[in-house]
Amino acid sequence: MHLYINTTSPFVRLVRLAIEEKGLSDRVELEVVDPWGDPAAFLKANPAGRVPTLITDDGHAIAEAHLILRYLDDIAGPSVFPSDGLAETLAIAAPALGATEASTAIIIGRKSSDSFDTDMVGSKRFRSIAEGLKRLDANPPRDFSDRPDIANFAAVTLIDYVTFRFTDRDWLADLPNLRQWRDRQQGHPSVEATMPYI
Ligand SMILES: N[C@@H](CCC(=O)N[C@@H](CS)C(=O)NCC(=O)O)C(=O)O
Repeated sequence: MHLYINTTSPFVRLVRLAIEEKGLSDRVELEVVDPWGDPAAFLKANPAGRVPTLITDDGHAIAEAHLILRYLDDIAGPSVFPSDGLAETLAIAAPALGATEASTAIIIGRKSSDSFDTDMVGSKRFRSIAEGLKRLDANPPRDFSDRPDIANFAAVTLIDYVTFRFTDRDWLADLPNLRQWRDRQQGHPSVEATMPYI
């Protein structure tokens, strides 16, 4: 399999966490692309020009992180969406994923408008991040060592992305449960192998 990635995308990280946890890294070749540079082969695979995009061994191009996760679940365990406590797991993941989308919307919005952060859309996106983190603090996911699943993938991805992208604030300052939760994930192999960087 071939996976188009960049080194910062939280959507890529969700997929890479699954690849690591499923022990599939030897079967997936990673190619770093600049999604804003419109490389031809990448655009052919994903007309939206976004990472992550997976090319399966039989040549199917699958974009959208959640669709890729669904496909990877079909290939190897453990499931990203385990049936034991599924609704509870998804309910923890949802605000984290919403806040992650809000975070990338801000980063992308800043490309078009210097005042994005403070306009109506930007303000709501910042609120989504703060509220999503608060929900996670009130109800943290399981530790990776207990069970890897979409809830802890989403939580670690969100925390690390906002820490990496918005360095002017300590997002976990008033969220002691979440800070402790993140501290406990430190050193977990899939978490360390997929940290964002420039
Ligand atoms: N809904 C998509 C979002 C993917 C996405 O927005 N990727 C960003 C990087 S974080 C990207 O490639 N952006 C380029 C663009 O928006 O044109 C998914 O879940 O995979």
